Amino acid sequence: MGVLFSKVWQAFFSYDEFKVIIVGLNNAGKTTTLYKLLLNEVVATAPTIGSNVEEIVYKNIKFVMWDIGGQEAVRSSWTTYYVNTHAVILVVDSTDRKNVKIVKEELEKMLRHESLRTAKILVFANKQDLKGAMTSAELSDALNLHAVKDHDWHIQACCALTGEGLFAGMDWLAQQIKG
Ligand SMILES: Nc1nc2c(ncn2[C@@H]2O[C@H](COP(=O)(O)OP(=O)(O)OP(=O)(O)O)[C@@H](O)[C@H]2O)c(=O)[nH]1
Ligand SMILES: [Mg+2]
Repeated sequence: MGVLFSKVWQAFFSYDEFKVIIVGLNNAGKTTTLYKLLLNEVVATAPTIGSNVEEIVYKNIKFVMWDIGGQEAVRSSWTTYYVNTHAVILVVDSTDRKNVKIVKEELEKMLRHESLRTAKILVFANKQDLKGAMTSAELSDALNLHAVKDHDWHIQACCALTGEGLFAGMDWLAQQIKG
């Protein structure tokens, strides 16, 4: 009886668990994105040293989300988070045209990394509320996303302050994970 009960409990109340890493340059809005998804609140952020980790259950999937600091000095530590990663969320400040080449290079490095070989890639074209923001089409050109053939990827325009677009991105991720 105890075993049966625990199996029923598991079937109804356990979730598939997926590891997501949130990366991007400093000031892109990664921490803001994480806490907007988790709490539906804009939290006061400071540059992330190390990482924040939170669990978000969405569409019966438990996403274990690692928000990693994006400052140049800590970017080399991103690789230590890659093992067992199911999906990468790349958050981009869409107004930051001068650093988009660096984002492209960081993305290329990730795509080549063995531990991310099967990872899904979701790009958030963030800060759409600001004047001069690149559209998702402009950003996908700048990042040359259409040349990415060996990973499933998706780009979503968003604003982490209002939350607009964030769950549309999560819908894509949930769909990919459920296959
Ligand atoms: N206007 C606007 N500002 C945003 C948006 N998302 C984040 N910000 C602001 O951008 C700044 C940086 O946000 P963070 O979330 O701390 O950035 P981060 O990517 O975590 O930065 P690091 O931890 O240094 O790598 C903060 O002042 C946020 O309020 C957005 O969609 N629109
Ligand atoms: Mg941060």
